[in-house]
Amino acid sequence: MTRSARIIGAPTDYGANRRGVDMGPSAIRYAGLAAKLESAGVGTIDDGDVQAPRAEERDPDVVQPKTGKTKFLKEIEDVSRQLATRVSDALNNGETPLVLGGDHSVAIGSLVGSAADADIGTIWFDAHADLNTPETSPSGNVHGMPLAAALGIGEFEETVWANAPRLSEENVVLVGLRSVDKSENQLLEERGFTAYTMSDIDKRGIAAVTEEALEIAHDGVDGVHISLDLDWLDPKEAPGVGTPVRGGATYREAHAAMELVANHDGPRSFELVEVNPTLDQHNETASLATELAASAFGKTIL
Ligand code: 6HN
Ligand code: MN
Ligand code: MN
Ligand code: MN
Repeated sequence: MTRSARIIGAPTDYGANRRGVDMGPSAIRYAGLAAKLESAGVGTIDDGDVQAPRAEERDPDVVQPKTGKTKFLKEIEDVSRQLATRVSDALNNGETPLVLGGDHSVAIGSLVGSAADADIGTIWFDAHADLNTPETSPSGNVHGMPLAAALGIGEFEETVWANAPRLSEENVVLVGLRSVDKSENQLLEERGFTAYTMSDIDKRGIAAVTEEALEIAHDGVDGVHISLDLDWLDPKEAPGVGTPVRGGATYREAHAAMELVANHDGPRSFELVEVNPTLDQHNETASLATELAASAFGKTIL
């Protein structure tokens, strides 16, 4: 059966310090996403963007109940609700949602929507764990919190709109970690997630790590949401991101991982996040994002 991707833009920068990531969806489309998917035999429907008012129009300083500030939480709630509906509608239509961020806080809506009518797992390709909560966050930036939010950890337990109850910890796999906060590390030790660092990839190779990640994420669930933060890649390959960390995945490793995703049933839902055109060189990070999406949706060379 041929796959059909529904492209949904989420042009937000509420969750990140670096302004400009809200232009990600435009840059990724402009880099030829639809054409690359079509050439891989994937039908595409562009659903346009969810509505996200300019950050300048809004007050970021919504003080949260316990410690610190979680910036733009109200705006992120609005975007998450819109996105969750669009993602679950696409799935009910037999299409594969392909969400374009935006900062990584958009993953909240993707996960909630993907888990609306199914049990899901997720693989989080990222330099970061994104497991902070409003109490533990060093920055107040929600792009460092979406996994914790979807799992209802800490203060997020009461944040009903952000919880994806049919995403279970045992099916959450993080791949490529190299910048983890202390409190995140503690969660990784205590809870049921599986985490692979870049050093695991060095030792075991990307194929072995990704195959194992896919087995764990798929175990006993209906499908897997793939979250691809472009800062998973080395900044040499993907300079256009707001929180680059040296020592990331190479071009070939990233493609190999996405090809394995395609071979293992393909994604239930997929997202490309953290592309920031103001920090990019000649749109190459956006272009790389389109190639990786095509690989994940089944593009082959021969
Ligand atoms: N991302 N752990 C840091 C924080 O502020 O919570 C960085 C998060 C980066 C998040 O890249 O999606
Ligand atoms: Mn991230
Ligand atoms: Mn990241
Ligand atoms: Mn399997």
